[in-house]
Amino acid sequence: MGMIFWRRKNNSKEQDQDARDERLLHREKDPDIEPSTDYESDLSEDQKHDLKETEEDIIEELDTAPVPSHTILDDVKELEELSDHTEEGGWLSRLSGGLKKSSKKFTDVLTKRKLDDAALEELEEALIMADLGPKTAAKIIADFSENRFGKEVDEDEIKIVLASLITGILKPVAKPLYIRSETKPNVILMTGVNGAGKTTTIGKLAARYQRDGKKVMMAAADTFRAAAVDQLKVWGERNHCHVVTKDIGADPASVAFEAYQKAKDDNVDILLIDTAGRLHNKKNLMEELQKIIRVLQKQDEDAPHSTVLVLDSTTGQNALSQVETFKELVSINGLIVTKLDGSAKGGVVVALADQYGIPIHAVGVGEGINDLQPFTADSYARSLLGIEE
Ligand SMILES: Nc1nc2c(ncn2[C@@H]2O[C@H](COP(=O)(O)OP(=O)(O)OP(=O)(O)O)[C@@H](O)[C@H]2O)c(=O)[nH]1
Ligand SMILES: [Mg+2]
Repeated sequence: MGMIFWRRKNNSKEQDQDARDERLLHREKDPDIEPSTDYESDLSEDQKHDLKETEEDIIEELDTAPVPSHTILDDVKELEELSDHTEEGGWLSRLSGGLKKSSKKFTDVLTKRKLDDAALEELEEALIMADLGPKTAAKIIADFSENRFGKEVDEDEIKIVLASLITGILKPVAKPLYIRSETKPNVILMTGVNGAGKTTTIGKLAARYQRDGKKVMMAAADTFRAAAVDQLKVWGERNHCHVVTKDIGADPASVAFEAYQKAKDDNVDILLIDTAGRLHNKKNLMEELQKIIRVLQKQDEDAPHSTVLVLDSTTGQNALSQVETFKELVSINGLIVTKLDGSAKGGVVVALADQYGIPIHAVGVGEGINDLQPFTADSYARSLLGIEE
């Protein structure tokens, strides 16, 4: 069965990439755990009847249609960004607090001087140190030096120009997670490596949507650790929303299937599905995510309506490798970047925007229920450069 997704690699470069992926997905000392792939054994007779298909059908179709063909980009409308400004001061200062560490690196180099090659090099180095990555840093510096090379510049001017260049990179990806009001349920699949912040982000998103008057349900499709299921249940209690769970070791696809049915029956607006980041290897993870998707698509061909990759900003440039890996596993519609409150690596968001152009829906700025904020290009860029509002 695995051969459908996992063809033998002849090429040593691909083998190296695979080895890196394995390390990314499966940290040392993690037990080798594999999901059950027999999800139908978990279903009741009625549910099997509803599903009206066999495992083989799903696998067969996977060969021709491995990932959903729609992307949320196709039908995202530009929603009003940050319509609720009440908490802006609060979160901005938290974000700036986290980003201060990187912005300090800018100000250290920025004293009034003539913009020559040495100054540009220092500036580029500062951008790289702030985790924008060499490619993105070089591009920004090239744009920056145009018209200004050889002229006297001061720190404020440099910061303001850099902020506007960075805003230009961030703006096209600053897009909220689009929820279709006519669709019930909107299914959001959360993916990401172990510890990225998937479960916490689900808890925060549930709170946000419920404040908007949406009915939310969660599904614990991370069935490997009892603690993972318990953690989601706690977020369910905090939000007073239902969490669909099954036994430890149950097939994650069967959790997704049952959750979808329950969400449909209960007229739920948004179903948030938590997945495991820790798996035996990339092949398992791909099969598991693909199967969850296939099972969901049996219910609604547009599901999951969004597949979100959660990235921990404190991992810096490693976040880029995580995007590379997950892009091969599933079709990623958007990113949520977490832990920007304590991070000196906020620049990685600019690198992500520049190199992938995948929508960035929100940023995590703490462990609390309200610590998820919409992503806004302008304020993020200004915070990154340490420009006071
Ligand atoms: N400071 C801070 N901590 C965060 C943020 N988001 C998540 N965390 C913390 O990061 C840790 C991991 O978060 P989880 O939500 O459990 O991550 P996960 O992706 O579900 O992890 P696995 O289930 O192990 O794959 C927890 O201690 C969270 O409280 C954030 O935005 N800021
Ligand atoms: Mg989790």
